[in-house]
Parts: sequence; structure tokens; C-alpha cells
Amino acid sequence: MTKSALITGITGQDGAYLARLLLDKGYKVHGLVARRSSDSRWRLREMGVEADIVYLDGDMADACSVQRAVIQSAPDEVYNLAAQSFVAASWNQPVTTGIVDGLGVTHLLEAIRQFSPHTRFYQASTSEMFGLIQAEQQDENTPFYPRSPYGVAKLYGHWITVNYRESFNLHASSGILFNHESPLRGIEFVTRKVTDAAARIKQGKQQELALGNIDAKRDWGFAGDYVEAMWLMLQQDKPDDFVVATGVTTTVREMCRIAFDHVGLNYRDYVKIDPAFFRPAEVEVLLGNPAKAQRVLGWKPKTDLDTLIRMMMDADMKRVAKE
Ligand code: NAP
Ligand code: G4F
Repeated sequence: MTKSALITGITGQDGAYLARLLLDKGYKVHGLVARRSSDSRWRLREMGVEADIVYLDGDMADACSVQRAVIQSAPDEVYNLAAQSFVAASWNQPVTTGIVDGLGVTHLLEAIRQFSPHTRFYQASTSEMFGLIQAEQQDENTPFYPRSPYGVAKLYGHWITVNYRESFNLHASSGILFNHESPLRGIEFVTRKVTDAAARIKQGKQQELALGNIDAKRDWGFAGDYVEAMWLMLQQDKPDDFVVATGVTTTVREMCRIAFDHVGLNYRDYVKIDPAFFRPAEVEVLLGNPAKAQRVLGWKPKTDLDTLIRMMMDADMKRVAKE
């Protein structure tokens, strides 16, 4: 029997990779898409899946539309990827971030509880919940200490997922994913900002690159690997929470070096520090321990940072050349 999936946030980076994965596995894929004044399906076109998806209008802030999407898609699995996901923007839009990333999760869980309680649910939780880290390497038992309105909203989303699992016996799992990137990453995130700028500088279309805290460290993986972990969580008999990470942490500075090196440039000649890109409260370092995901799900990251940044650089070099 063909399985039905509903993906919120299908037009985002992870949504595009997950849609491809589920279509390849034979799922009927539905996508909740918020009304935008300009085209938001470019990533789905890049993945070659735009025509294969059933689109449902809706917004995570609008409980009625979320409920209708659940009823119309009759999903075996729901992947809640929709979010205002840019940490820096969350200080400027704290209420929207709280509604979409926090309360929006309840809209979806409540629709599932009332209309489709057999549906398995995945919540896109984040390593930003660890924020001011309470352990050198973070795992499922590390206490949370979010440092941004985004992290706080996501923590609500995480705990309401746990609560609905425990209260109503829903098959609801939370993936605590560390940073993951790809050529489809939004340009505002630091990896894409750097690979795009390095490509432009190499091709004479930009002179320098302004960044904030380049001493921050992140545990970066590849989005294509991470959506497999999401799917695996919903194939388990028991719902649970899982950290998904590489177990390696690297500074923004070193990531810049890798990107610029790849096109024969020295990042030190181009990167300028601009206080405008520093955050009101920073998450200085993140380092995940994916041992549980490996043990229970049989999941392991396949792509190291060097390979990932090279993949992004190659894609940006081609794209910038065509502009
Ligand atoms: P992304 O590229 O920013 O995609 C976010 C998606 O959410 C887009 O499809 C966006 O639609 C949609 N969206 C935003 N507001 C919405 C609303 N009010 N109603 C319905 N849809 C809405 O994010 P991503 O990198 O793919 O991440 C996917 C999820 O994982 C997010 O929840 C993010 O917070 C979480 N996460 C990401 C990472 C990471 O490193 N990438 C790590 C941990 C957790 P539009 O395209 O129309 O804007
Ligand atoms: O690429 P970033 O903006 O990602 P951040 O804040 O870690 O958040 C991403 O990963 C989270 C998982 O941990 C997700 F939940 C979230 O949705 C998002 O996908 O920034 C990474 C680091 C930060 O420390 C930031 O201060 O890079 C530093 N940075 C330095 N200069 C910069 C810049 N970040 C951005 N975006 N732009 C800069 O110019």
C-alpha cells in the first residue's frame, strides 16, 4: 500500500531533500505551503520533484489550515519542518517565531490527536536548544539552555512533542539536529553566505565578505544525510528523541579557509569583521554526540565538512557564472 506523508516546510532546504527521499521510497507526498507573493518552490525544482507533490495551502500560525491539511492528506507520517529558522531574525520577530516554531507545533499535534491519531509525527528540533552548553558534547540527556527567541520557541515545540507522546500515546519523535547544510541552504546562513561570496570574489563580482563571530564553532553535516535520520525515526516501533550530528566541531574561520582554499584564494585577504553580524547572545560552540542514533537507528553521517563545503562551492561557482 502506498504510504502518505505530509511535510510542512517542504519548500525549505530539508523539505526538498526529504520530499526526494520519500518519493524515491514510493510515498505519496503532500506539502503544506504558506502563501507567498513570490515563487517559493525553487528548491523543489532543483531536486526535480516539483510536479510530484500534492500542494496544500496553509500556515503553521493558522490552526484551521493545519487541521485541514492533516484531514486532506490522511497521512501515515507527518514531518514538521516548517519554521522561521534563521536564529538572527528571531530577535527581530520574536512573536512570529514563537507562534510558528512553538505554538504551530501544537496546532499540528492537536490536529493529529483529534483526526488522525495513528499518524506518526516528526518534530524538527534543534541543537540551538542546548545554547549555552551544559556539557562539552551534547546528547539526549544534556540539559537545555536556549540563547535566542528561536531556541526558546523550538524548546516549546520539543517539549509539546514529548508531552503529546506521553499524554496521548502518539507516535511522536523529536530529532535534535545539529547544523546541516547543502547547496540548497538559504543564503543568510553562514556556510552559504561564505561559499556564495567566495564564488563571487573568485569571479570578480564581489570584493569582500563581512562576517560576525568567526570564532563560533558548529557541528556541520550534510542535509541529504540528515533527512534519512528523520525517516528512520518514524520507522521505529517506539517514538523517541534522537541527537543527529557528526561529532566534529569546527570554527566558522576554518570553514571559510576550506571554502576559499577550494577556489585558490586565502580567506584572510577578503573576510572583514562587521559588528552588525554579531548576535545579542551567541551560541559559541556546539558538538553533538550521535551515538544513540547510530545504535538505535543504524544512522551514521556519510559526508565530512570538507566534502560538504566543496559540494557547495562547486554549485555556487556554477550558479554565479550563469548570472
Ligand atoms: P528553511 O530552509 O528555513 O525552511 C523553512 C520552511 O518553513 C520553508 O519551507 C518555509 O516556507 C516554511 N515556513 C516558514 N514559516 C512558515 C509558516 N508560518 N507556515 C508554514 N510554513 C512556514 O529551514 P531548514 O534548514 O530546511 O530546516 C527545516 C527545519 O529544521 C526547521 O524547522 C529548522 O528550524 C529545523 N532545523 C534546521 C537545522 C539546520 O541546520 N538546517 C538544524 C536543526 C533544526 P517558505 O519557503 O515559504 O518561507
Ligand atoms: O549559519 P548560522 O546562521 O546558523 P545557526 O545560528 O547555528 O542556526 C542554524 O543551525 C541551527 C542548528 O544548530 C538551526 F536550528 C537553525 O535553524 C539554523 O539552521 O550561524 C552559525 C554561526 C553562528 O555562531 C553565527 O554567529 O556562524 C556565526 N556567524 C558569524 N558570522 C554568522 C555570521 N552567521 C551568519 N548567519 N552570518 C554571518 O555573517
